[in-house]
Amino acid sequence: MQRDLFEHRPEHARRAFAPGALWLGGFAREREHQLLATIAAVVATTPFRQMSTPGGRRMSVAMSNCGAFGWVTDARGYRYQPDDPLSGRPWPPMPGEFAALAARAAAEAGHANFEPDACLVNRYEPGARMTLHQDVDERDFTQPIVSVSLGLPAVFLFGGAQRGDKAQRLPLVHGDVLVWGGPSRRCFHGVLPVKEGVHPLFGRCRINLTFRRAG
Ligand code: MD6
Ligand code: FE
Repeated sequence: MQRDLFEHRPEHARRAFAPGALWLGGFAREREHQLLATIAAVVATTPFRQMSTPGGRRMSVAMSNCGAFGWVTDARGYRYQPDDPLSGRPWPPMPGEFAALAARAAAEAGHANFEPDACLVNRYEPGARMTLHQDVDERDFTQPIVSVSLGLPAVFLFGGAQRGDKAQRLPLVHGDVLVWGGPSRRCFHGVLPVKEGVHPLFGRCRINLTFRRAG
């Protein structure tokens, strides 16, 4: 009965959407229960919070981190730091299954031995969005970015090296993973406002895990 649906969007489809950039459809889906439990454990010790940009705007996305470094933004700027500014304590360690999933996805895109030291955990409630930006706070641009989408669907914008370059719109659903590196590493990207909805496992939100080599 659902064959048409799967033919249209095969569970393990993959597509190179830009040079060095790969979409892995449903790649994280079989780990969904474990991922949900592990995310809950991370945010139990280092809760989601809405940070402010250096310009003073409160971000619509709520964030937490795990790993040796966490990405933060405040009046002083964007940066990675080893401790949670809310508690002054180190971020929770990177769960082994998080690092393993990110390394498996990176390997699919040709990046062997990806060892992320930062995992940003983003929570988008309906209406939350992320404007076009580049990820340039890391040290080593030979290392890719791995992004895992869970819960509510979203439209990911993926542009070029300049802010004004036309951005493609990639629909992302629960379990999809994106890897971008090489010539795509510094491409502008963002997320359109998440539509209202309730996901059967994750509820009324989209969760995104973004893995990087920050230090
Ligand atoms: C996403 N997040 O949440 C994509 N980049 O789907 C990002 O691109 C991102 O959340 C830099 C810093 C924080 C982020
Ligand atoms: Fe980003």
